[in-house]
Amino acid sequence: MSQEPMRPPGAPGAVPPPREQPTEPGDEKPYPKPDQSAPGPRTATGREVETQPDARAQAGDRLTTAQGVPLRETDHSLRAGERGPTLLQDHHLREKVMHFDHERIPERVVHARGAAAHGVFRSYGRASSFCCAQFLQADQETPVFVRFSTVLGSRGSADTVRDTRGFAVKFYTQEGNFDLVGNNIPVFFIQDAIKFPDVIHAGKPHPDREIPQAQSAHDTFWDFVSLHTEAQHHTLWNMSDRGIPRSYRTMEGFGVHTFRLVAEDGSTCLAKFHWKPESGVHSLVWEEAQLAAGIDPDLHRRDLADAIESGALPRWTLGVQLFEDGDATFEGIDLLDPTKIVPEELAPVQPLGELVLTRNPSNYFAETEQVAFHAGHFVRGIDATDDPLLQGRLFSYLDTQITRLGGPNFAQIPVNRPHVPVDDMQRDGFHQQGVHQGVAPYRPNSLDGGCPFLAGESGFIDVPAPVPQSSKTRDTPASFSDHFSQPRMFWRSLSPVEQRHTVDAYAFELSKVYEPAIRERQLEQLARIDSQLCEAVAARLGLPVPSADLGADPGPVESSPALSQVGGRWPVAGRRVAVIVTEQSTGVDAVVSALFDEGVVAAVLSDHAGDVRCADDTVVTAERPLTSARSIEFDAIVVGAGDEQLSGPAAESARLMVAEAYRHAKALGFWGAGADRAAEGLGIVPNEAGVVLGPEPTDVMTEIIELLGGHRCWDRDVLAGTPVG
Ligand code: HDE
Repeated sequence: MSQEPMRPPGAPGAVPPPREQPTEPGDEKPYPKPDQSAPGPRTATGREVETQPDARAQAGDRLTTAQGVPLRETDHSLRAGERGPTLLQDHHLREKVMHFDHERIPERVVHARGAAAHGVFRSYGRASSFCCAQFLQADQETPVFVRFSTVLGSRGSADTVRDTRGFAVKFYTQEGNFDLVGNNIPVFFIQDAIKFPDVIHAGKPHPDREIPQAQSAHDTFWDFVSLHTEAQHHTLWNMSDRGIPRSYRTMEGFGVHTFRLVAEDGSTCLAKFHWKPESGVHSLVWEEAQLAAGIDPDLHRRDLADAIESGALPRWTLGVQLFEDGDATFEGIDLLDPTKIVPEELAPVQPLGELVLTRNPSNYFAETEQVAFHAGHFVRGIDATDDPLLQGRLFSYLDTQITRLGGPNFAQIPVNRPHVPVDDMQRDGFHQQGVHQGVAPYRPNSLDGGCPFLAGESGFIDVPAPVPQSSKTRDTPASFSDHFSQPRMFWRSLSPVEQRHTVDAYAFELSKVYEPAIRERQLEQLARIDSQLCEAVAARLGLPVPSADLGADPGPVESSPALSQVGGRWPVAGRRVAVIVTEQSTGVDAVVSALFDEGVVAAVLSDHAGDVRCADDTVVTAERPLTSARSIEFDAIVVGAGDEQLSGPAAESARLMVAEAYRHAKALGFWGAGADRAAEGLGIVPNEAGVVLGPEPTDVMTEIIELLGGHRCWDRDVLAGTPVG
């Protein structure tokens, strides 16, 4: 009996001949299946918007309800008379308030506070011999979306808290989306994903009073890390300057785990990913970070958006350290242990391409909040290893989106959509956007002409990596048990000023711990890392140094110079300098031009905002009054001195600003006839490191820009605590 084939609804063209057997891929495509991606972007009124493809509402010429009904009124509810009760009949009121009531979605359980930007990744084309991923081949440019974050704080917490920072990059490649979901610290607190809820519960606010917010300086955090010695390495990085970055633009990023790369010929190698910021790795000083948390809790968010808007585009180089695939060890380091790094001196970072952030999101919620990263979003050529932390993450990220984004269709949200056709067999579910065609969302099928076909050789490669011959176990390998030699290496790689900051941080954090036993236990762990570090912190806490019979692990103690972040010179574009002027100043234009020429943002400040007529008869426009500016906004401060100095509230603000910048080792400049007197008037001793004085504005600015290139003037480290190192 012959049977008429069923025609897939909406399918173009003639009905194909019936197929009794499932079809195989081939040149002849019997029935092109209609595109099954989510519907194209439309405004609320159905028009396509070219520049912002996903813009919705506020674009049409008429206000409408969510159903597209034009409205003539939206400010007054429908009432029974001017002073009467509101009527339930007011469907617009009901819809408007209903939608508002549900505007909030659950924040991320970790990394809730973030900022993001769009950009592009340009491959140098040097990976083809070891990785076949399309976006790493020659002449490839790939759009990206990058989200930076803190870990512990809520969505409204401050940017500058001491914490790890997330560094998550979504590559919209031509072979689907690849997410590199990394951090600014190359190691993690735990070696096994099963402990993630524990370390996060310990770091989050105490469950009884819900304090402290976005802090590690409390009992439960230090209780956990002092008991889980594998957490000591990551904790030491957090206590170093890496825990308080100056800006997202000045952070390194790390994939943390070891990944497996596959070449076109099927050969494999292991790799660790690194992001190197082209403007250098810079940090805040702790006092500055604390001030910023109150004065400008959005410091990092603002800095990122302003830099992109001003054209000082943030840039990073993506690099890899490569290792032979095999037993996943390198020079005695277990590559599956995420609490270990491989020093760059042993395995150099090979550059693969450049990331440039070019565009701010146009809607925070739609993009930054709804972006869904997943450590398991791999593409052809990149695969997982057996790192037990990575393996657990492969489960967690999909799972969390179901709660956070309300169902399994989050890949259809505009920011998450791949930039290639999606031809999957996923159907239905909450918030389904696709109007899928066809009747056979299964394989094999004959009804939809066998579509979609399998990709064959061009599909994702599951590396047939050998599985260890073993019994099921909850044990960890012996190679995971050395928890101290790498923190020791990190500590010994820091410069004296970085070591001092680290001691200060431990002293600050542990002095906030109420339970004496926890302070003492953490000191014991420090003793196992380095005796000088332990002694310096113990002295600050007024506690005895733990006895030496702690069985310190032997291990390599060499230092890795690449781990220190001071001592170099970096581009100054995108830095911010306060230019303080009075009516007595001269040469302000020359100062502003000198900064502008280097891409530095100059903020002119005076005793009032608006026009200031200077002594050389030029008129400059002050952006703000001094009374509403603070040092933490700026990387350097320069003052246009005249015969008379500032007085009143503006003078007090200038004095505070200059004093803070002095304490925080920032460059200070004074130009003009009365430069010496101006400096002294603001409490600064001339001839100190990082203080530049002179009559000529251009000479002073040349030196200031030179100092900015070194980031801070550590020769004038007035906050230095107990000397160590
Ligand atoms: Fe995450 N992590 N994580 N993490 N992680 C999340 O996913 C998790 C880990 C990282 O900007 C969550 O969508 C587990 C390491 C970043 O949206 C969640 C484990 C590294 C972001 C989650 C880890 C990271 C997250 C929360 C241990 C560095 C923010 C919301 C096995 C390599 C991404 C979400 C963004 C976010 C789970 C460990 C980086 C719950 C279970 C190691 C940058 O799925």
